[in-house]
Amino acid sequence: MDMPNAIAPAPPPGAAADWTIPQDWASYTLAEHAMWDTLFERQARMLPGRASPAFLEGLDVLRLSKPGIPDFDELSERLHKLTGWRVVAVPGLVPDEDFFRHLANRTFVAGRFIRRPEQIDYLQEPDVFHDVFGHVPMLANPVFADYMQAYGEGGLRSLQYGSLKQLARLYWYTVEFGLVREGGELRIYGAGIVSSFGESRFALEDSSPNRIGFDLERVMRTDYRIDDYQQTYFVIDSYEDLLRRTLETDFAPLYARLARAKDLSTDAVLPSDTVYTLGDQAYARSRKAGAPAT
Ligand code: HBI
Ligand code: FE
Repeated sequence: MDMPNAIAPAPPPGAAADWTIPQDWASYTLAEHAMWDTLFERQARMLPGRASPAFLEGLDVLRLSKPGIPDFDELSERLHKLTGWRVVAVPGLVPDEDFFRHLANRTFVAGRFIRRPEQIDYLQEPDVFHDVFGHVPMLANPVFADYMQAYGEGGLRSLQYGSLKQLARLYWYTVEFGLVREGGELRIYGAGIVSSFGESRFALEDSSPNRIGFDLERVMRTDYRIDDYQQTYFVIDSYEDLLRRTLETDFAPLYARLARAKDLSTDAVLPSDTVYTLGDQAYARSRKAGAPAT
């Protein structure tokens, strides 16, 4: 059995028991605000026609296009009026149980730091640009806002079943790397994609990855890559459909089945899959051969 948090670490000095820290907005430097603006302008050019209208509307109603790193208190005020969510600062990754508890209470934890110039295209820890630009716009959508809370509640329950690994795949393939079909076209909504200059093109337009219809059990069996672009993206029909399937699923028997099922590789394609694009995996293969990132 998986017990990732059998001994959960204590929050670092300066952080509260729930791992939150003050954002201390006044202490950001001009260079840090300028880094936000650079990232923002690059993505703002990339996203029209690629991002889901729900994401673009979120950017707009939250007025995230104002220059500089957003002040979380101001942002939370606007967001709270729309969907009851707030944004709070944390020092970095927080333990799963604390992360889920925040989501269940409709608080989104965001990194306060911003990437340095040499990390502009890739970093592993979620910074304020990934967390706020990537995640927060979708929290202004009432249906997605409910999905995120339901995920947090499900996350807390999954800890008792030792099924965190399977549930984390659901977060990965929806909240982080999800695609949605709207008006017959694929659009991006996952925060890991919309906040990435390279992946926002790759996820939609490259011939390498598979694009497969979302199925809860299928997704929860599928491994994912944390070090490179995904080899498979899963496509939902709508946010309503995603929320409904999640709420209607009885997770206890699902976890029991998943515990016996074999994990699926990051590039698996099954006869039962609804395949929108069968990827040629050319990018993934070139990376395995040690070719440089493009
Ligand atoms: N902490 N700050 C932060 N951000 C995350 O996205 C996050 C986390 N801790 C745990 C966690 N995610 C995972 O449990 C989920 O992705 C499943
Ligand atoms: Fe994220």
